[in-house]
Amino acid sequence: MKNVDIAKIFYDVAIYLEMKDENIFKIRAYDKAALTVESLPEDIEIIYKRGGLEALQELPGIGKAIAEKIEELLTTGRLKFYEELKKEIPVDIDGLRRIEGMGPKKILILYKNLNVKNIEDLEKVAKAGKIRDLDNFGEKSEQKILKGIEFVKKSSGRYLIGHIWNLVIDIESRLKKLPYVKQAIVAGSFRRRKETIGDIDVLVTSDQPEKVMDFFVKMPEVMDVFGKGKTKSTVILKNGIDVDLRVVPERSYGAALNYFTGSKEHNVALRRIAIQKGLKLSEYGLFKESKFIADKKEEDVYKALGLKYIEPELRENNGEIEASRSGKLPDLIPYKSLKGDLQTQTTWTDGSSTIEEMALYGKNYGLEYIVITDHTKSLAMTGGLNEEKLEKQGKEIEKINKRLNSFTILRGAEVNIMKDGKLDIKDSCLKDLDVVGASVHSNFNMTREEMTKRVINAMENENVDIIFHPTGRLIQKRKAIELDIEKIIDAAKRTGTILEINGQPERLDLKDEHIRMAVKAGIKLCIDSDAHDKLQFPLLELGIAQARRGWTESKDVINTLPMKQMLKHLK
Ligand code: DGT
Ligand code: CA
Ligand code: CA
Ligand code: ZN
Repeated sequence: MKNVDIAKIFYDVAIYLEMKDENIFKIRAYDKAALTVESLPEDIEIIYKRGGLEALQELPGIGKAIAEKIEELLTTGRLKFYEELKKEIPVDIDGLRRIEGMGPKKILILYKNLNVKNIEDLEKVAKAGKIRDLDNFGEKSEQKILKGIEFVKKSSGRYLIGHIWNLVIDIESRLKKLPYVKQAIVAGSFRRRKETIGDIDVLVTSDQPEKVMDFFVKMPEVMDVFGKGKTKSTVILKNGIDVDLRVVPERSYGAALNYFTGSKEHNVALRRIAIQKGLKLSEYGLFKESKFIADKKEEDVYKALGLKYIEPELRENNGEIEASRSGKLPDLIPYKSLKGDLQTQTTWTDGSSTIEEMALYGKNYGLEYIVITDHTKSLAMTGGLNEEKLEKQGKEIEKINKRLNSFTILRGAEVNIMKDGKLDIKDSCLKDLDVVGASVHSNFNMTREEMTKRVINAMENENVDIIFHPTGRLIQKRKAIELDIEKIIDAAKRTGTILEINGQPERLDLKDEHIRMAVKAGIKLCIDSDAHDKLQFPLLELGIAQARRGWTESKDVINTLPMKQMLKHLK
């Protein structure tokens, strides 16, 4: 049993416990354990074999009870406690949770009262008008559910890149380690770091393709094998995603990597250039007549076509080829280049780690500073902070800062932008904070004009430094709010407000084309993890990937700077 499988089971258990209204600490414990297991740099099975139950208990957030459950899973392949929960509430949690607003509690009510087990059942009862009569539901929520189902239907079959990231990297590194494999790399939309991934395309070079294929189809994640050949195999994993594996001879690596990275549109444009030069480009190589002229290295393919190397994140045929030809490609912000994180939540609101834990893990991750930006009072469900609590938190931060070496915690908040564009925290209090982020968390349905005005109002506040997750979209779940982005960018320029690129897998907000507009307009951005747990700092990489897809350079992003210089960019 792999780390991802165990993590999934614990996430599910947390949801079942929430349905059953269990103690919040018990629920959080499972969530925490899931996150820990999922983020481990090595197989939990190896840890267990090495040090048994004790070694498991040394992992962060894993106590005796959960360690024993991990042991049960590793030794028997199942967890009785989980099987019983599933039997008691036999619903398709994953499916139903994809509908916006469908939390554990609502899923349980719908199951108990209307026997709703999956999305199809849900659609039936919603269409029949049966939901409106339930407690806690009304005609409005019935309409919302139907809308949510439509949205999910349209986007199904694709996976958020952040949700499959660890799995993909894990598969790639296992293949790389095989003695008969020379190169192994995940190409396709994953290499281009698209927000959602249709299927995973793996490319391997080897002289012994049969052996590679044997290994591939027997990976523990594989649920079913669709095809197994000498050069191509396709499997479906237990989580539902397809993986294509292609094995090519080493001499075709560059051309094959270029081909399978795509995008299709980028490939078509490259092939056209090849033809104009009297060449032929395919997945096997770049040829003049039948002679190889570029093959082993991707760089050589571009060079032979008279182009500068184009980073995968840009390969969407959106002007990158012209820019490459004329030497105008951006010098993309490198991975691992952020010095600080400007949005993090803690146990003071809906985060699961303390301020100190966030600081220690942030430092360990390689950062020099983080901003604590807990929610504010009008977001009651998160226990949002009021002025008094913000002040108290400031004192706490001051204390912790004294204990830290070469790392700084900055005081901040994620302030709620009310319907009229006013904020839910007094200016006199905001003035005392180092960094103020503001965001829309309610009243999502306003006209474009009203909504744009609302956000600009907030930007005009002299204390608001950053607009967090500006469009509020949740990929595959909730549409973006109606915003006139051009006007928002203008206002950012005029007021000196920073726009955020949020690294949460379902947010990635701003999106690529908006980032590109912002970069072009010359306004400043920041890239944040929006971590709600100490283990979520790696989401900064996802934010950087998104920034790169929007043609961002280091100079566009204020948190590539050391703290003092970063602070100069704030109001
Ligand atoms: P996805 O899987 O929908 O997220 O997107 P991709 O880009 O990974 O697409 P996929 O898996 O269908 O194909 C992988 C790559 O193979 C794609 O990026 C480019 C290349 N490719 C696939 N089909 C074609 C084609 O018909 N023509 C060309 N030129 N390239 C193709
Ligand atoms: Ca793909
Ligand atoms: Ca594919
Ligand atoms: Zn937020």
